[in-house]
Amino acid sequence: MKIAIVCYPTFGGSGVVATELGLELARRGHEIHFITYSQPVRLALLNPNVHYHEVNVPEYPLFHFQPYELALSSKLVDMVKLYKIELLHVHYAIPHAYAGYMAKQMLKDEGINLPMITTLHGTDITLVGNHPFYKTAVTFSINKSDFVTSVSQSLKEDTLKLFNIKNEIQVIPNFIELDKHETEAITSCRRSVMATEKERIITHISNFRKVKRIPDVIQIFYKIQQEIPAKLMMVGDGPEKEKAEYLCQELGILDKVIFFGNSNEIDKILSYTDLFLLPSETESFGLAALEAMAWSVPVISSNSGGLPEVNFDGISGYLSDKGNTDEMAQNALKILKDDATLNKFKKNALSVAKQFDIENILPLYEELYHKAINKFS
Ligand code: GMT
Repeated sequence: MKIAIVCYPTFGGSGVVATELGLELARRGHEIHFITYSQPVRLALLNPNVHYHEVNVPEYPLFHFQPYELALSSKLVDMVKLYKIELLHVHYAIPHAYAGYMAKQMLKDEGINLPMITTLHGTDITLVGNHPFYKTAVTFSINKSDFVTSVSQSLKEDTLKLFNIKNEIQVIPNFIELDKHETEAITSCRRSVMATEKERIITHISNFRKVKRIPDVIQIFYKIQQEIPAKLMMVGDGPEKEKAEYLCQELGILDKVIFFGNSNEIDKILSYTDLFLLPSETESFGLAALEAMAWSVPVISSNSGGLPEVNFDGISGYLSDKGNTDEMAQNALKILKDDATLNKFKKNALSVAKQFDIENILPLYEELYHKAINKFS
């Protein structure tokens, strides 16, 4: 199949899912065209089936806001015609589903029926899309998509609660590529550079937005390190990062916390991590937790949104009400208290992650793609 994928190229779950999906589809022989404003961070172009088309928005003094949707829909039409693309898969409703619908209409005018699948990722529904300024257009573009998927049952329910949706929503969970975890180059990296043998390594990875409750991450770690020797790896960047650095200084733990900023070495960091923290306000799924579990890392998370669909309480880690940092720290200590318990949780985390192996999830997308293409043939 010839498939166009539209996504956000920056660090963030929806872009990661879209990129990994496209790369795996390309490995399986499909022709994949990524269409976005810069090269997705995890996109390796060394595959003849992978194409990347950049959307440029020329600046003009009249524009207070650059019309990205306009440029995106134009580019979509041009690339669909040039490469005879059969299907459009947009990740994140805003503004991708909207621009995709415009492209569909323009192509229809020229006698081309382009099926469009929209995948909802979370903040496009729960945080941003729900804003009264966007809601009408978001509802419209979800309803005008040929097929809609959401990354968890919880997100599907939120979407149906918050919007007047007439379309079916199919749940296709996020996935992980488990094969790469056996690569020698990654597993052989040295833990000793980051911490001593006695210290437990605790990690948090996110885009440091308010929804991630970064101060809770610090508070949980603060309580843990009062009981056992530990180091905290903070990976990612965003508006809450600087405040977090000051909070660590205030609490006197700055020497035990490493702020990496955005990193392409996530796999390396996770490969020597003992425990992952994700105390978010909400997560439609929590891809970062799954990525950790795939490295046999148990997870302490909040119980909001789709997190209970990924992190199984008492098995792959523990879940608590958001903001309950005392309980989260106690649960962390329960896991970390001795090697036998930690190893049991590590084994469990990996076996839960295996349920989300790309081998199980990708066929669900392929089946949907066939259905979408057949709809118009
Ligand atoms: O979490 C973020 O702020 C990034 C956001 C995104 O759109 O990239 O992540 C969302 O999509 C991910 C991939 O489907 C999910 O795993 C995340 O849980 C979801 N984030 C939220 O719902 C807050």
